[in-house]
Parts: sequence; structure tokens; C-alpha cells
Amino acid sequence: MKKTLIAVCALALGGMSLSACGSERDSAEDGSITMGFAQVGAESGWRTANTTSIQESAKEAGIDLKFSDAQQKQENQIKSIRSYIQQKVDVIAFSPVVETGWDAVLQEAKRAKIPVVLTDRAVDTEDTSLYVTFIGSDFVEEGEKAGQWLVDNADTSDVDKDGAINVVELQGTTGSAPAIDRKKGFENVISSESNIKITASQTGDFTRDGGKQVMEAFLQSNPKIDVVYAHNDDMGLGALEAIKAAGKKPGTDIKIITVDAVKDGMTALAAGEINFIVECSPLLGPQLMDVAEKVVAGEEVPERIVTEETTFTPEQAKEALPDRKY
Ligand code: GZL
Ligand code: ZN
Repeated sequence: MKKTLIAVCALALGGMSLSACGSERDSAEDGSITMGFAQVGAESGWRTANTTSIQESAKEAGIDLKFSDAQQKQENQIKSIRSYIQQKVDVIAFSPVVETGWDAVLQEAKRAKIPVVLTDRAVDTEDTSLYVTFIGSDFVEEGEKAGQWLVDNADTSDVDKDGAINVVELQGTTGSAPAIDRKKGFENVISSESNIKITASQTGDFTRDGGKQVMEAFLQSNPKIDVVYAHNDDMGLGALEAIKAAGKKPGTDIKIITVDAVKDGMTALAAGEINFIVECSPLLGPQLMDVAEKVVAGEEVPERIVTEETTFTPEQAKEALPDRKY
């Protein structure tokens, strides 16, 4: 089948390097855009909602989407990006499972004159010409919102005999932007409260099973736990199971704060088994496709696109649940 080659001519704008004039590239027959997307995995409810948003938005935009699931392994994401470069896609997008180790493969994409868009998670690189924009949440902000709720809402029932509020933390994937920054934001706020202490902190890798196993260990080794701060709903839901199995009431004996606001988390919140959720929107598909069209057309796009998100109490969850998309 004869493929029409179209010369994608885009100007190099400002500090952003786009495909240089005259570079030719295979595109789908009708000249539509071909996108290669390297997804993290399917580790959480958030991730599957994010995948759905990307796949549905590509269909609506008429963008030919090549999609891969890396099972949360960086080497698999790098392999996918390399294969997209070989296939000469028009644009590559991905959610970097961890912040570092991307410069080599992103240099290869740059040499191949294929623009790269980051979604959801950021990379830690000096060379910001390696990607065109980063569409995603401010994870430090999310951690700050979680910490602020605790500061504003910890009541005497949470305080143990020596006046301390003991927090155990379930961290996301080690080395990932959300895990690093949600920890940072939370500590930014509670560090000014001498009575709030993080007494244990360990990764549950953003999975429900991971959260459950780590919480079981915390319950064994920590005499008094007042609050769980979980970097996502799935680990919070796992912790909730472990708390119940230990004969305690989640949301009452031990308060739970999580991030994401996916349906299962919001359901537990509405039931009072989780106390507060900071929303992190997975619905990045529409913005990604809009940016891809602009980038391939050589239009300028902002270097940073922050997603809008809010927070939920049990009351607000009850109201929001009926029309939640994920
Ligand atoms: C956040 C995203 C995180 C979610 C988790 O944008 O990277 O990864 O909070 C998901 O649920 O696994
Ligand atoms: Zn902030």
C-alpha cells in the first residue's frame, strides 16, 4: 500500500525544538497524525482511566495511536520509544515511570526530529529541548493540600498520650515524580507542626496489594498509628483492608488521606473509611491530542500545561460520585 510521505515542516520556536523543515516522515495514508504512546503500565485505577482517556481522545481526534504498556519497567518504555522512532511516527508521548535515565533515548528522538510530549509525570533533565511540553499535575501542590488538611483537621482523638500525631506514609513508585513531589509537598506543610510526625515511610509501588502488604508490616511494627498518608487511592484502599483485618476502624481509629479520587477511592471516602482525597486528574487525553496537532503543525505550545484539580471530603464525594467519569 503506497504510503504518502508528507514533509512535516515546522519551525524551531523559541527554546522548543520541533521537527526541522523538510524532514519527511511516514504518516497514515490520509495524512493524519501518527502518535506513539509509551504508557507506564496498568498498576492503578488512575492508570487505566488515563489509558482510556488517551485512547478515546486519539480516536476522536482521528490520530493514529500506537500504544504500549511497560508493566512499570523503564527499559520497556525505552524500547517502545525506540520502536516509535524506527517507525518514524509524527509525535511521541509518554509518562516517564521514573524521573531519570531518559536523556539517551530522548536524544535519539531529537536526532530523528520527532517531537516528544511528556504527560502525567516529568523527567529530571538539564536539557529541556528534549521535550516540547509537560502536561500534568503539580504533585508538590497535591502533597501540600494533603498536609494542609491534616494540619487543619487533626483533632484531639488523633493525638496519642505524648501529644504526637503519628503518620505512616505509603510512597508511590520509588524515583517517580509523583512519589518524590507528593512526599515533598506533604513535608513542606507538616514540618511546621511539631506534633505531627512521619514515623514510618515505605513504597507500595502505587498498587493496592503493595499498600496492603506495607500497611500490615506498619501495623506490626508501629505501636500507635493515627494517620495513613498514601500517595494514591489504590495503596490507601489496600491499607484500609489491612486496618480492618487488624480489627480497627479505617477513617475513625486510623485516618486515611490519599491522592487521585478514582471511583473506588471516592466510594470509600463517601463511606467515611477514607477521610480526605486530593484529586489528580487522569483525563489528559484531550489536552495531549490538542498539543500533538499543534506541535505537528509547527504551532507554538506552552512548555508546561498544569491540569485543573480539586479536593474531596466525604460530603463532597457523595455529591460528586454519580457523575464521576472515572
Ligand atoms: C499521577 C500518576 C500516579 C497516580 C497513581 O499523575 O502518575 O500513577 O497517582 C498512578 O495512581 O499509578
Ligand atoms: Zn505549591
